[in-house]
Amino acid sequence: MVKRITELYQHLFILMLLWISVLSEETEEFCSVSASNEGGSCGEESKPAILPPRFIFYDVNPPEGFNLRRDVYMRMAVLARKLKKLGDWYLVLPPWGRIYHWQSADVGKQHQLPWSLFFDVPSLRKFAPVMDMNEYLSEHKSTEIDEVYVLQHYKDDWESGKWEEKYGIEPCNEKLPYSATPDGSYTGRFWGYNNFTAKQVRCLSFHGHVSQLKGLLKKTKARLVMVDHAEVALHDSFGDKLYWKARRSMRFAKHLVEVATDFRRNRLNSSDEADGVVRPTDWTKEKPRSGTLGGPYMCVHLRRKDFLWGRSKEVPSLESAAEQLRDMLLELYLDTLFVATDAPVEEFIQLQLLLSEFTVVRYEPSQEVRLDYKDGGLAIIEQIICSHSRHFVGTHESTFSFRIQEEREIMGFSPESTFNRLCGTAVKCEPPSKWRIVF
Ligand code: GFB
Repeated sequence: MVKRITELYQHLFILMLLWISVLSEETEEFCSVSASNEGGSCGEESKPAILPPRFIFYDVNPPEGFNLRRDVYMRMAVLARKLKKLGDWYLVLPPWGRIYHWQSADVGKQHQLPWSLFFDVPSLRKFAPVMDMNEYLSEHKSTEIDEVYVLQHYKDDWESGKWEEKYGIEPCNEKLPYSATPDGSYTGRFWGYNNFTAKQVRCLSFHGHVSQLKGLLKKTKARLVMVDHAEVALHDSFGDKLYWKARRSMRFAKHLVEVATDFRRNRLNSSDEADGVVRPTDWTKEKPRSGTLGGPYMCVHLRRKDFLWGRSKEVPSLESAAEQLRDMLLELYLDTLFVATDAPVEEFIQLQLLLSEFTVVRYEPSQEVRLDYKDGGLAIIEQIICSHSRHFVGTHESTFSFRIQEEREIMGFSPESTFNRLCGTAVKCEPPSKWRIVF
């Protein structure tokens, strides 16, 4: 009898271990410090003792737009994932705000917005240990950053003509947005929070991949470290498996997907089932795919505003854009065009008139949606609608268009239906580079 009970306990124990290992695979895709302490497969790095959590904050060059910032996030998320092997590091997501392109004055506050307004944060967390600033502040409180490193390019970056990974503390190339106070601490931009200070601010000349920062973080005992101008650090590897994992984890917030789904159903006769784009709710279960059909409409991302003067040769006049779009619609036997654009309404109406033989639609949000999701959320809704279209045409060198192309690549659209661009007025142009998933 005693033997049977012992056997039963042994079985229960084994079942419990199996269950824990299944759970940890489901909830934590990256390698955690606890896993490494337990002898888990965290690679060759030395196994640290359990220490209090440490945090990396970061910020990006203020003029950069939303979609370049998304790219910088991926670099930092890859770093955070790799840092988990060295200690209990967390990446604190910089609140969104004061972005030049967000100009609507009637949608309430457009700064210090959490990532959860735009992205599915639990989904991000399946790739790397990240948290929104408001989560950090409610759980950890401290607003005194130990060390701020302002990344800058080396003055002689390419003088030697050879690629060299390097970094080092150097005099600052430019005046910093941080100033020393009489008590020796620093105040500064800090995402618009006036209660943040830093004990130390230094300039770090930097050339190369983001993971070089591991060297720096290994040496310091600081618990709160900030990397400013994080865009200076490059992707560890552009387009490899880890890159696409990070990209897949950037699922949009469910409330934005719902709005886009309703619009597709009601205005574009499009649904995931009919369009062949049903995806697993968990990105870690998503497999590479191909042959996706998409909804019965074409989408153009028609970037205007600052591109009209900044890239005037590459951006067509409305007449030229209409001509190019007409040819494509006829060739594809499609009669509906969805237009994602930052153009003022008069320009959209002009395009509608120029293409009056087609149904030309744009997303027009209710005031409630505008207030809830702001300029950033509305742009994402348009990106989601474009990424589900049968055929996509973007704007040359717009990161807004690039992110749509990546989304379509993940969803398995053909490269011919994804990597297209409008040419400048009266010029022929090459299609954009095809950044494919190739493993
Ligand atoms: O995202 P983003 O960096 O793309 O900046 P680019 C463009 C911003 O303009 C978006 C708005 O984040 C949106 O807020 N926007 C652009 C749009 N296109 C659309 C659209 O189709 N629909 C909606 N709703 N909003 C970069 C700029 O722009 O280009 C840099 O970020 C610089 O500041 C550079 O100007 C040249 O890569 O297109």
